[in-house]
Amino acid sequence: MTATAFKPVDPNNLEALWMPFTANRQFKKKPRLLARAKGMHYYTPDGREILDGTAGLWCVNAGHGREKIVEAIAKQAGTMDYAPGFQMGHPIQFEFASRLQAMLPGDLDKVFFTNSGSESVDTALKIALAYHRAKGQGQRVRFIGRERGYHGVGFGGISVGGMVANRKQFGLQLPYVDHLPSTHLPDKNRFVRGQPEHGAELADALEKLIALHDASTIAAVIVEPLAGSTGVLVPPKGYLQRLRAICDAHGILLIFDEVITGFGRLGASFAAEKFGVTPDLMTVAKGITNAAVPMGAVFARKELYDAMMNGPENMIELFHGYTYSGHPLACAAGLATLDIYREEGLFERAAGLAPYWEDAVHSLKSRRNVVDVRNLGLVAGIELDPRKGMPTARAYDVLVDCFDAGVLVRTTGDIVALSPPLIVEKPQIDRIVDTLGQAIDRAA
Ligand code: PXG
Ligand code: PLP
Repeated sequence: MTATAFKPVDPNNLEALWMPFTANRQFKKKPRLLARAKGMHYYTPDGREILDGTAGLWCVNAGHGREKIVEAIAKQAGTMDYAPGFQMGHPIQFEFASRLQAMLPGDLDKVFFTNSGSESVDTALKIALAYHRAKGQGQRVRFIGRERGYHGVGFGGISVGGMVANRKQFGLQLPYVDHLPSTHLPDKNRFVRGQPEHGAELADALEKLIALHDASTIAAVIVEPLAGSTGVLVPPKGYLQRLRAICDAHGILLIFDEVITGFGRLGASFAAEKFGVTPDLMTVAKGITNAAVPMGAVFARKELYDAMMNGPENMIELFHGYTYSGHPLACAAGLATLDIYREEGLFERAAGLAPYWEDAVHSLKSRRNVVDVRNLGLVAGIELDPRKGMPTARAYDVLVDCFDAGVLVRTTGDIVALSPPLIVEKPQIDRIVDTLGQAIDRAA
């Protein structure tokens, strides 16, 4: 050990950290720091209150600093910090899996734990491949994603994903991937409240891809039921039903990526429940622990699990898992989170507030440079006209202006995305929308 290994550092120096999905140089010149959080609010290091219009990054669905979750994590940390999850188990992960199982829609039945949405996506893609192989259909190795899809940042996720910026920097991707067109039809569906009428026919593009590649080569289709990260694209009426029917007709698995839509965001436990369409695999993360400890999960139909349980009993069935799969602190946080969701009826609360939310966000329609407003549940996307030759600049100015005025919003491209914690009160909705409207006016 050298004497310099633990030399003192300046805690306020920002240079050591390489920040994720951030314009590092711009940020470090004028940082925006959040130091504390409670309920609907963040607080800056100098104590300024910021109303959280985004539930962090779409994840703090029950609001910040919930005592019950804090206590559960602290208690578990004192009882058992960590236990191996490979060939060993610990009680709380089985309990949490059972609690999740009890709330799953349709015949989803098995729970595999990960630590993030990206890991959940990789896991689901691998389960799909392993399932087909177990059924003697190992030639089904192709995945179908969708343009403007976001499935995290693993190689699997960026391959099936459809966000150009997240792919082009890296060149290499999974082979055998194709994409459906996005469901965004701005000419037909502008300023639509809730689900658009037009666009179910876009699911028929899957038939064309099946004709091109042959169904026997396709393992799974993966889509976000409602695309969040790419600017809140609400599924057209009937679209998901049609995808489900086409997959069924061709033995193709359907994966719903519910990392954002899971745990109440749309006013139901899951989007699958809201839309009445059950996938074969579902990926979740974020709201599963109210973001208090990182965690993700994959939910699978029993048939997928059973198909892999037929080798010798002493053999590992799925050669996949993470050191921290089912981490005790995450499970403790998750159990307390589910208690809060149930006791406070937060999913129903989100559904009840959705009409007020819809009216509020659509009041921005008449503002200059607002070219579309989209919403469902407690989600909204407000699309701005980009400045000539300067894409994203207008939305970024809006974000900074809102932050200076005490409201946290999120932007993707020139779209402002809103997704407040499900505990939001009506006056807070008004404040978010008023502040945003004024910022949009100023960002001429
Ligand atoms: N799938 C979906 C549908 C997501 O929204 C991921 C996978 C990846 O999850 P992790 O936990 O690996 O980040 C996500 C994550 C934003 C934003 O502002 C969205 C996400 C993450 C960060 C920011 O839109 N979604
Ligand atoms: N890299 C090395 C060298 C490892 O030993 C491990 C796990 O043991 C990993 C990566 C994977 O880490 P995790 O299980 O946290 O995803």
